[in-house]
Amino acid sequence: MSIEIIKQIKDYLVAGEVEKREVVKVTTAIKPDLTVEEAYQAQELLVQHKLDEGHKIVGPKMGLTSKAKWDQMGVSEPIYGYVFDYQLVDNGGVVPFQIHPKVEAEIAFLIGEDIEGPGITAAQVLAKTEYVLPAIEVIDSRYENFNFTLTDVIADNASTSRVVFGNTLRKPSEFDLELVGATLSVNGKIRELGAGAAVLGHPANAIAVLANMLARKGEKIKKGDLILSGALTGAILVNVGDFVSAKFDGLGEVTLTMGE
Ligand code: OOG
Ligand code: MG
Repeated sequence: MSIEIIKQIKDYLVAGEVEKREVVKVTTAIKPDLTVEEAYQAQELLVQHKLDEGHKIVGPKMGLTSKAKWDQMGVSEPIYGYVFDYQLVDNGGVVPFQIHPKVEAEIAFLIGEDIEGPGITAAQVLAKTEYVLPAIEVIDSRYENFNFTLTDVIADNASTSRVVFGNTLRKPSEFDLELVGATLSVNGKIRELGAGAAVLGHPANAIAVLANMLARKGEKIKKGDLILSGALTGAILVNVGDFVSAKFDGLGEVTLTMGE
């Protein structure tokens, strides 16, 4: 496929994000037969665009790593995208409203040593993880009604919009991440709940999958990367003024308020 179409896809998605408006999905509007490889090429251009604007990568992120998400989105394959510094909001802070935000409870990994695939296992990930911490990811697909196929969502940087990390950093050896329970509440009402095991059996498996996917392009997870392992439960659509709280057993609470 020509680089021109890949650029067109990148420009189309950048416009949606900048203008805070929904766009028709790429596989309807531009290229019905978009492949996974081409979708990651478009994502790479989108990431380069943000780097050229002076933004810094916080880390890659995994998405679509739980059955709850697969059932909700109709796409059942893990994907990755990238989180940037301008997308971070302090714990307890106000998240600027973009298009049609949804919130997700996630376990994040702060990486202590490079992890280079292929063949990476969860045990290797845990050995190279400095800390785990809780997070709320605010996803905001640029697509109408969050309606997309696998390749659409890859090109759209896996719907990444904002991330709030918690303040409790724990050594992964201190407890069993598989069994960490979590609740996700909006305006004081629990809307979703789950456990670490919901994420590919163990959240570290999601990071191992990421290392092995990056290896296909000759890339690796780097020391210092702060990586989301994917939502434990389905995502919840939120409105202006909503107060969101995610509580994790042993990892504390992360909160945000949806701003205007
Ligand atoms: C894609 C992004 C999913 C997760 O944690 O599963 C994601 C989407 O559902 O819009 O970030
Ligand atoms: Mg997510």
